[in-house]
Amino acid sequence: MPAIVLVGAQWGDEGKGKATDLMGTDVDYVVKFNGGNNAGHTVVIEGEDGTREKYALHLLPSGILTPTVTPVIGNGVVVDLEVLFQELDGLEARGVDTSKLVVSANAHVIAPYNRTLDKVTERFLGKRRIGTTGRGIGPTYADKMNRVGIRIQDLFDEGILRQKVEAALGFKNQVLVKIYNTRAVDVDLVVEELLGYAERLRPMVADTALVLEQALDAGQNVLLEAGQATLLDVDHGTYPFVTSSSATAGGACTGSGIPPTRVSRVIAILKAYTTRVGEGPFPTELFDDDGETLRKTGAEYGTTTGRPRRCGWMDTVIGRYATRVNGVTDFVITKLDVLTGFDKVPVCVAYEVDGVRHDEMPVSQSDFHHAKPVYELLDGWWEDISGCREFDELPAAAQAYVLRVEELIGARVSAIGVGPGRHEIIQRH
Ligand code: 2SA
Ligand code: GDP
Ligand code: MG
Repeated sequence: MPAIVLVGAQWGDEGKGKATDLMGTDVDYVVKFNGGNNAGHTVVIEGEDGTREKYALHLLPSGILTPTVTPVIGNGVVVDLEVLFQELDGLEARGVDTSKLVVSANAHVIAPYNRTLDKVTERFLGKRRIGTTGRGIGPTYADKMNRVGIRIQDLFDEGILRQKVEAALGFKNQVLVKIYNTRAVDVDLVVEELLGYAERLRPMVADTALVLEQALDAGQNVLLEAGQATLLDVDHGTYPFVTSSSATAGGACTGSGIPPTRVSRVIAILKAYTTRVGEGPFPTELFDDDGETLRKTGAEYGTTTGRPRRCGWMDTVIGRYATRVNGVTDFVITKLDVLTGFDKVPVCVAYEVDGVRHDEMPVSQSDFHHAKPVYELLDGWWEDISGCREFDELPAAAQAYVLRVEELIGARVSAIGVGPGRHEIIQRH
């Protein structure tokens, strides 16, 4: 049976959490394959009495809220163990069964010094900072690539763990003291802290690539849920203003151990407008009242850090790019309801750079920094669409908006979000 990949098409916060949750019992495993607790995936569950329960997931895959799903933290993830246990305890306290969680023995651990280094590096970058979440993500992936990372399996062998922490800190302590003028990190304290998590962690740890292979062989469905998004991917994003992991569909394979031949569908989540949190270029960014309206109506504040998100119109150059680099089979457009109430809704169809039109993402980042959006103005609508459950129930202008975007991004739109709740969705058949 197939594996399905779910990615963000823009700069994140498109509503991947809600889209994953929507798969519900159609999937047996939900795997997080990249990133760590920089992610913030929101799921809103409506009760029968009209109440709404909101869950913000960071390190755990959003599928954990479906009782029949086995949640998996894949090898491509970086794990802050303190956060992992806090998140598990928080969910358990709210009655969510977390006992099925499986964690890859090969996932890397966010050591405490990497949280420190993330913050210190941003401070020293000053105006050139990335605007990271400060969770230690970049330095942990740097250690992984530099082959001085600590993996989950190292926590079960004190001798190895100590050697690895010593190796990682040998150079880092020199940098911390001599360049950043801060205190050296004590090896014993780090080893002691990490060993403190080992006992509780042990029963969750497995060869997750093997677990997933066996599940697929047994005819079960596996969903690979990305953190961050296409333009934050370390290879395909707006480098250096990216996260440090592979957030595109290719990363789903390396970050889980599932081979590409097993993947039958790639769903990309595309917000009906665009947001970005952190620094970096953003051609359709709005600095006027419309931007403020999108932020307020869409509640565009970081799920992890609470930072206000930068807002702008839909950019279909990015949409087309996402289709291409992920091999998207279908899109879910989210937050269409947030666009209600504009006379005209601009859609970016191309860029202009120094008088030259670009229909595709410019090769050079400098060009992307200078790209001016070429807009097509579509008619707006004023009706409340949050109660629509069929495409035909949408106002004609909202239907035309979706159809035009679909045409421009070059892949089918299979569902449309009209509100944050689990049931506020239009499935297109
Ligand atoms: P990092 O911390 O090294 O991954 O930061 C590098 C860049 O990646 C961006 N990034 C994100 N962008 C959108 N959403 C993310 N998750 C949270 C959310 C963010 C928050 O769901 O709202 O709460 O602020 C996320 N995680 C990383 C980050 O802004 C940098 O641009
Ligand atoms: P993720 O990181 O991609 O999972 O997205 P976030 O959870 O960070 O941000 C998406 C936000 O939009 C959350 O607050 C969701 O509850 C909300 N959301 C998702 N889909 C819709 C939708 O169709 N309409 C509205 N109004 N909100 C939505
Ligand atoms: Mg988010």
